[in-house]
Amino acid sequence: MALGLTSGGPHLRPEVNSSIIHLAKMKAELTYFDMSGLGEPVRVMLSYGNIPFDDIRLSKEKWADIKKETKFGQLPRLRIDGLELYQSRAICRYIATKIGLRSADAKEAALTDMWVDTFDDVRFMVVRWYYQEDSQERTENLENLKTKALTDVLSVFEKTLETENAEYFVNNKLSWADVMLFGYLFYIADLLHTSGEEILAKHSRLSKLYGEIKNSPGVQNWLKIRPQSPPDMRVLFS
Ligand SMILES: N[C@@H](CCC(=O)N[C@@H](CS)C(=O)NCC(=O)O)C(=O)O
Repeated sequence: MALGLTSGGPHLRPEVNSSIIHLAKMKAELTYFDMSGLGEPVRVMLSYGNIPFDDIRLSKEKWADIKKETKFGQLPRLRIDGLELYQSRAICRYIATKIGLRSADAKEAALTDMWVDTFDDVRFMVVRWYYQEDSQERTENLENLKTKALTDVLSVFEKTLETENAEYFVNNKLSWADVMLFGYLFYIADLLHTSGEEILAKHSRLSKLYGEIKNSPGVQNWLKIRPQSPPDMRVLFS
């Protein structure tokens, strides 16, 4: 409704009007690869918000066919409310706005974005390691990642919650940043062949927040049907 697209209007030809309404009423459609990846935070946000969606997972061959049709040559893509959206964080931000998890207050929204970008940096740190070619160095780097780099950054997050005596990252109110932390950790856990619980074992406030998002009805429903990622996701892009 907010875009003025879903309601159509008297200035539109009737056939255009009705096709736009049809698009707007369609179930959301997420297109990504057959793995968690950057599709996972989107799936988590949609599930948390109880927004039904078709989870379309492309094979490498199918992707080669449709890459050229996509706006920036990359996925995920979300079709929703008559929109075709790319860029995972922009997509999640839109869903968050729809489900009331993005503050209308500019300062609060900026702080939320800051946390989401920081969580994404952590995701990227793990992805950078993941896509290295197999080698002794990769094995050693994994050890460092698990015992030092990841622990250090999670300690900073935990400390923030502790210092503010908070359960949530921004003004102690649930926001999309909290849901995104869960979505990214889910992806990271897949990459490291472990679980979010294991990653957060030494961080009690983060663990509690993780558990709260995980136990929400929408995410629980998603977990029941969530397909496993392949053990080595690198094969999808090699
Ligand atoms: N900034 C983009 C990055 C998207 C991206 O890197 N997508 C990768 C998969 S995670 C992709 O489509 N790779 C296939 C290709 O580039 O052909 C986002 O957040 O959506």
